[in-house]
Formats: sequence, C-alpha cells, structure tokens
Amino acid sequence: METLTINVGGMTCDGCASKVVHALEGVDGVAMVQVSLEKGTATVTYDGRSTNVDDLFAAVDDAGFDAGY
Ligand code: 9UX
Repeated sequence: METLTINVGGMTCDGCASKVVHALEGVDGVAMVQVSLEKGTATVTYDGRSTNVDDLFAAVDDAGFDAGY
C-alpha cells in the first residue's frame, strides 16, 4: 500500500469533504481516505497495482474540486 496526501482546492463545507471522500473511495484500489476540511487535504492509502497518482487527482478534479500537490 502507498499513501498520498493531495491538496484539494475548493472544499468549503462538510458536504464538499464528503464528495471528495466518496469520489476517492470509488477509485479501484483505494483502501482508505481521510479528508481534512480545515487543511484542505485528502490522504489516500491505495494499492499502487490498481491505481496511481494521476487517477486519484482525476477523481478529485472530476468531482468538481482542484487537486494539487
Ligand atoms: Mo457545501 Mo460543497 O453546501 O461541493 S457541498 S459547498
């Protein structure tokens, strides 16, 4: 398993945080997601054989937020 912390732009309420959690949990290979609304981050533990950083960033962006390092 690998762990990545993504900076997530555009999260302004708990609903946003929930959307980001669900978007990342929907990616094949994701085992755990922890989102901090205060920090504007999402920490993801994932199986690198099933997904990668590009996929995780894309999931955040597709949910309407702005993923970055
Ligand atoms: Mo809150 Mo966010 O009412 O996508 S859910 S602003």
